[in-house]
Amino acid sequence: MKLQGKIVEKILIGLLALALVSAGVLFVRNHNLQKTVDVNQTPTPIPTSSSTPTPASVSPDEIRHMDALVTPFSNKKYAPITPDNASGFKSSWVLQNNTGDSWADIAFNYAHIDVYNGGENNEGVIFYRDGIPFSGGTSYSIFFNLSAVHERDIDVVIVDADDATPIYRETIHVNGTLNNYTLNFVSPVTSWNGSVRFLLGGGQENTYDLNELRITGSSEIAIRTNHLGYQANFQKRCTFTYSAGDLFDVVRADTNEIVYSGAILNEAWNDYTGENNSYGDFTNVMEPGEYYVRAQIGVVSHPFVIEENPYIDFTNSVIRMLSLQRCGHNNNESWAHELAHPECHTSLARVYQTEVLKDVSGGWHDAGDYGRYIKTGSKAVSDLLFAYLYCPEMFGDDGNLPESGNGIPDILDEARYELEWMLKMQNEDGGVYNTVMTPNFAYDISPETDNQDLVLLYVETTSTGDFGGAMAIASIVYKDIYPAFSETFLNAALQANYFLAYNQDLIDMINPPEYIGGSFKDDSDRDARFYTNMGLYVATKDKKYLEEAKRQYNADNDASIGLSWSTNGGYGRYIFLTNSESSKDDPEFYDIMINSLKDEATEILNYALANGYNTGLYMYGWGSNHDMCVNGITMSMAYDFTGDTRFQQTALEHLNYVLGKNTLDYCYISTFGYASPQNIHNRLSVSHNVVYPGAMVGGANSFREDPTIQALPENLPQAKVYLDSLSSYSTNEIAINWNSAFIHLLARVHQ
Ligand code: 9MR
Ligand code: 9MR
Ligand code: ZN
Repeated sequence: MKLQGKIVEKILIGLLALALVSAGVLFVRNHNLQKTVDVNQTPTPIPTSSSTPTPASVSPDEIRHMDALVTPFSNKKYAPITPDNASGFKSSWVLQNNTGDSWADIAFNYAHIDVYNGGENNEGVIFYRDGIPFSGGTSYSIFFNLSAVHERDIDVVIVDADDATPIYRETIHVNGTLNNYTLNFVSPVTSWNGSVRFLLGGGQENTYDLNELRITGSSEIAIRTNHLGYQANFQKRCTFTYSAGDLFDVVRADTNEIVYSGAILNEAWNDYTGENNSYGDFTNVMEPGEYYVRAQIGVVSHPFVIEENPYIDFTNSVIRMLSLQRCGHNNNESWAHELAHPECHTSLARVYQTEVLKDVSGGWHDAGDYGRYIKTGSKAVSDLLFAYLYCPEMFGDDGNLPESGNGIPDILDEARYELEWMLKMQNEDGGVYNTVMTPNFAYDISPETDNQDLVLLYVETTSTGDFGGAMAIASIVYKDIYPAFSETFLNAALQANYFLAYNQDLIDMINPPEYIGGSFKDDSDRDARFYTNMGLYVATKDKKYLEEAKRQYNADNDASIGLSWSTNGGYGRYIFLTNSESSKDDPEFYDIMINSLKDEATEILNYALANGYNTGLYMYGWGSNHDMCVNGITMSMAYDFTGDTRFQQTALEHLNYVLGKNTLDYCYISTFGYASPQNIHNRLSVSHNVVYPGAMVGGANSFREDPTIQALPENLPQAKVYLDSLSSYSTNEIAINWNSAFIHLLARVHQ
């Protein structure tokens, strides 16, 4: 079928919506279904650029699985569509007058069309919607309610809008009653730009009402969800990767019953993903079960569960990742399974440029390499301790980890393993070495066969401060659990702080050229000094440490922010804010700290509200998944002191991102979800030829800091610059300080 004549797109819904917004509400005229849609907020403008949707590649097995799920629409009762927060929804219907003359009121899920003059033939007036995905050979159904004041026949045609290939044509009889129609067809072609067209031209003037239109049958997974599911009692959101209509349905996977319908909200172009994104909220679906989401025009999500706590087994696995990183430890098969190996790296390490030998065995291998670094170790331990402080009930003692069953939560056993190594990295004068490593990154061999000499590199104020902060927090957390250790940790923090007091200038080194290993160059130690002193203030109640922390803050306000290996003042700020004495000891500084946390969280929130994934990351660099987690943790921390639920809800969307609600439809934690990393940059897993379980990879890195990732096409949107490749260490490595951040966020959003 070919469209003839001059095309006049008289009404675009966007323009209409804008016009009606000025009147305050969109009032939908319909005898059966009168609805008032509140659109007090200006709708998101229609983006000028649009893209060809690029669905994530889906394996044939997956498609078959989905086909089985998508059976014809059952017109059962479902929750009424209440788009009371539907500001910003976008409909894409167009009324086209060729030879006729007509006008339409198009609103949420509804159109009322007055045809004044039908024109020469039935194509004189066409009401249509483009951009519908069809795949060749697939069965589709289109459902809608339609009435015409003057009884008549009308043609419904479906074409490929790109080249006008006919897909389907049916004549239906329409009268004054809003009848339900079902049309079934098999698409002969594959197209992302199918068009459904109601030919309303010809004949006398008429008035039509059309609503509740749905196209089902597509197995395209173009809706993003958390692959591991949703907690029954918390916010639940999905993200649409392109313009998917006005509404979506939540469908029970076993019965195909629609249990909820909601509005698709805030469609907007997203530079980070190169998609037209929008989101749907189905928080109200609380009944445990398996569901999937289907958009009005047919695309679907993976099936997912809603459960009270869908993450229990998974939590254990992400902690086990750290146990598997243990160095100098007999990682036996009973818990390490295929990644078991005997003790490694137990020889004495030589202090760089001296003949002094030290025992620094133990701790965790940092990442894909076998180096051990105080900066990442301190940061990782801090995450575990803060996770435990925030949500102790989430952590059990029965995870089949090395010390399970000893009466202490596994997470604290694991943190202690690293803390005991850290103690060995401290000198008598309190200073702490940054690194123990071998002259070169090992080949892809099992760690116990890496027999290179160990070297201890520089004592730094940065490393000493990072260490001091973690030790101070450890002294607080272990106080009742392991009193003797708690005291040891406190003394270590105090010693570190003496060293810092005697070394007021920044000491931070780059690795000597003859040592090729991890490098963690930091340009400020004020955050680390702030962290150590805030930790000591809370641990000892001695205000002199508070004064020193404030001195660091006054020299550089950035000293109080950050939850990473390079900036970690945010841990100090948070421990200060949670301490019951702080607001009495220094009300003014207490307010300053609350405001700084709030400002940081507000900035993230503003970014998050502007895109359909509701994530606040504005730059995807090395370890972007970690940065996502830190955004979430920061927002959740701000929620504690502001009560602003948007912070806590948006924290969750950052977790959802890591677990699959992202442009690549990818679960970034290995061995979980529908698609996850297989070819992780990690020497232990490569040498054992086993996919490392429960490990979060670094993720998209738009700076492309390894040769492999540079081979990806240019101009990829930032969030797509990721490759599941062994050699892409800048996107596909795993690290202790990344898993720890994930664990910390998981504890934060645990309901
Ligand atoms: O395997 C190393 C990884 O742990 C580091 O993150 C990365 C950057 O320091 O370097 C990796 O090692 C590569 C080295 O830098 C260049 N030659 C190839 C090494 C293995 O891929
Ligand atoms: O996590 C580190 C990241 O923030 C840096 O940008 C990057 C380059 O210096 O290094 C990362 O750390 C790697 C370290 O250098 C070597 N071991 C693996 C670490 C994770 O990739
Ligand atoms: Zn080792």
